[in-house]
Amino acid sequence: MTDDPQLSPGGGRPGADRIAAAEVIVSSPGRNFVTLKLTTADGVVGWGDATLNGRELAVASYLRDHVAPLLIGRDPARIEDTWQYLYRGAYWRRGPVTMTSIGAVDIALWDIKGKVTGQPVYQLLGGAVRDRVLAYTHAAGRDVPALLDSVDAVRERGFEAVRVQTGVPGLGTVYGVSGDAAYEPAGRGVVPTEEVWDTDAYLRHIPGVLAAAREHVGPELKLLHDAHHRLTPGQAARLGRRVEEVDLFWLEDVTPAENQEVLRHVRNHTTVPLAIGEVFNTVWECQSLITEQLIDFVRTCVTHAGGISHLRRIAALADLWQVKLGPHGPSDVSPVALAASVHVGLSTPNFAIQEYMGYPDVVHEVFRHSWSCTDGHLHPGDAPGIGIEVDEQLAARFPYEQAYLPVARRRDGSMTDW
Ligand code: CS2
Ligand code: MG
Repeated sequence: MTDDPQLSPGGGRPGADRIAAAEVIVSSPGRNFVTLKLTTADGVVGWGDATLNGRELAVASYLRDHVAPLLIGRDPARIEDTWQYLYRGAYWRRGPVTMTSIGAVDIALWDIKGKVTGQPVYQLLGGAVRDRVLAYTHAAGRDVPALLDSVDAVRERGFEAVRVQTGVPGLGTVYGVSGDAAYEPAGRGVVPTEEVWDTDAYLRHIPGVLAAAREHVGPELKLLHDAHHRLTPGQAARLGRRVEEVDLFWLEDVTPAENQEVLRHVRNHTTVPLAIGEVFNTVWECQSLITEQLIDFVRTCVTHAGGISHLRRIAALADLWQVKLGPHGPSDVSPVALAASVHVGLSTPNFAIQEYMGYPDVVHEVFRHSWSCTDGHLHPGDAPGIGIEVDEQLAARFPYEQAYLPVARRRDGSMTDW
């Protein structure tokens, strides 16, 4: 009970600063994006990204049907309390749909707080600890010559860090090597496309690819590679050993995310830096990987892991163990997510690198942003909040289209991890 009749369970006092509307915008300017728009009674707008590639409408419904009604009348200044309310208050915890929804709310509330105070969010997070945020982008080719051309093009754009992926001889399309470099595949249609995967063929091929890339670029360029959850611990350990001379910045997602114990075996056999976490949703999934020092970089995404507040919590735990943040930033989260992630990057000491795939022009037109990418580095800009304006009329011209990530089968037809 309170003596003050003005106080309410939603926190704070009723008034013009309360959340008055929570709208979910699903649009498809080239690919599907789910965007949360919170508006206070006095007209301050906060934006959040809620895009979960291939499962977009599940998050849209979670937000519209279950979260939006809870936000109306709440005090937007109470960011942490709202996070706790949505996380602890749901009873059913964690998982990508829930955590992406909470992430969108959290980002939108930080955006509102920035606009209300006239500050860019990175200032509210303690201010800049660096001048700019190192980014890596993708280079890919069906074969080694095509990959090296792609690496050259990326270097010409000024990037100092690049993820290198190629096709595998004997296999068709594989992850990370889509026709359109700006997009991870998300085939439009009622069922996912199917790819054939052969880990032995990949392991015969990839050490030579990485060695060729290193020889081509010299010692300085940071090279990264993503194994996309497809190896056993033994295969991962052997691959790590074979590529140690390449001096990778990181080797990503060597094994499927579920069984974290197996990383001990990989760690015992190779010093290749390991990055994991793009499919994790909370600090609790990162906890033993960090505290047992089984990884060097944690890859959680600001959208899929509970927003700015929770990414900072993950970073704080990681910092105690000298693990660095290298957030997921594919083109299948929107420029709203990228904005939020770059505010965290600028203000978080143990931040290392931000993935930046880039976006086609139409996406930049729908999501106008103060962040910029120059010479392979990102900066969030100094607009109040996260620095995003969404052109809702333009977004409305691109209605949702069903789309899925591909699935993968081994040569014998059995399903494997995509
Ligand atoms: C990839 C992602 O960027 C990466 O590291 O693993 O592009 C991933 O495949 C997609 O985000 C899936 O939606
Ligand atoms: Mg990845």
